[in-house]
Amino acid sequence: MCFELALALRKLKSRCGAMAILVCFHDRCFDGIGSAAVFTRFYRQCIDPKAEFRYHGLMHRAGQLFDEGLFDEPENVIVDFKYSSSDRLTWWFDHHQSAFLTEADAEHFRHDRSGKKFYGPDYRSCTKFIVETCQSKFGFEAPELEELVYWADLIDGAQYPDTRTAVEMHDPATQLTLVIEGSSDPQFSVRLIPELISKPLQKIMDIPEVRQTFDRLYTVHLKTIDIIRSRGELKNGVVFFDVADQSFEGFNKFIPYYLFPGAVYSVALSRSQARIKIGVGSNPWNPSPKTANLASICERYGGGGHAKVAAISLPPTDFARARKVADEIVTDLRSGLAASVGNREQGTGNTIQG
Ligand SMILES: [Mn+2]
Repeated sequence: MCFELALALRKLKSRCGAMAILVCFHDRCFDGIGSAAVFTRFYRQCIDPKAEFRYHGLMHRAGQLFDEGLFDEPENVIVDFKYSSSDRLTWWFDHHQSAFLTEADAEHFRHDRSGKKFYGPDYRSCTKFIVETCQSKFGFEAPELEELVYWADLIDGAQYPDTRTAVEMHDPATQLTLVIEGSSDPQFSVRLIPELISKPLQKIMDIPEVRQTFDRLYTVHLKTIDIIRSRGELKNGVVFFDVADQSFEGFNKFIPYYLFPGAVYSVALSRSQARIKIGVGSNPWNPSPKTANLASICERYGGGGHAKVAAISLPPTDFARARKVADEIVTDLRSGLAASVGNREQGTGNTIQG
């Protein structure tokens, strides 16, 4: 549909009395999409059953600020993404440690009296944060979304029981995560939101288009595992690999721990069309104490995230700086662990058969 027509339709609908809502969410992220789904379900149940929803996916980019022009509906919502101090923002839910781009934004949030903006940094997933907050504040109940909430919490909080669950992908939720993170269709997340509200995850994986995309991406996933196996360098509890010459749009962040169970931390340099990414993570299955706050480390270089998994985005051509930053972080983490890790690095990783 052309933009003018869509705009005219929207105006017509709002004249007919249906409240128009824009929901901005963390794109290509199971928890981001889950957050948009549970918020939609909440709004229909507790605020306005006839509301008309529009969705806009947001991605972390180097130095990103919100374009105020984005918030063009009577209700403008952000879920699972950074705060905006725009007066046009009416609802906000996030759980990221780096939710506020500036101290002024944090101050603006602290002075908010709308009762519709919520920050839950102790939650593992924003999906669960929204459900529980709306339960206690607005009496929201959605037992049919329990499967979605369970998996969003497990996936975003990296609570998989083992590396094989995360990497071999036998569950519909982990399969769908691969499709979400790897689909080349920029509207995939948006089209998935209504499906998540109305179908169990297995039924979504049974949609032929979703299944075919999964099969294609899983083949790439297996190749990626081989590349990371050959590039990964585990030293002093930190595995580092540079795959910036590969055209991955993203890869499963647990592959390094599946292959190198002795790793406490991983640092990965990769590149997509929009950015060079330095991903820094910690191995949830390695019992060594993890004292480094990875969000704080990444914040030093303009990145952010959670204490246990964080990232830095740089412009897609800034290779020299990306390599320097990755190198500094690797050196930092390795020297911090050198004393405690010692020779705990033997043992081979997993191999997917077939
Ligand atoms: Mn999240």
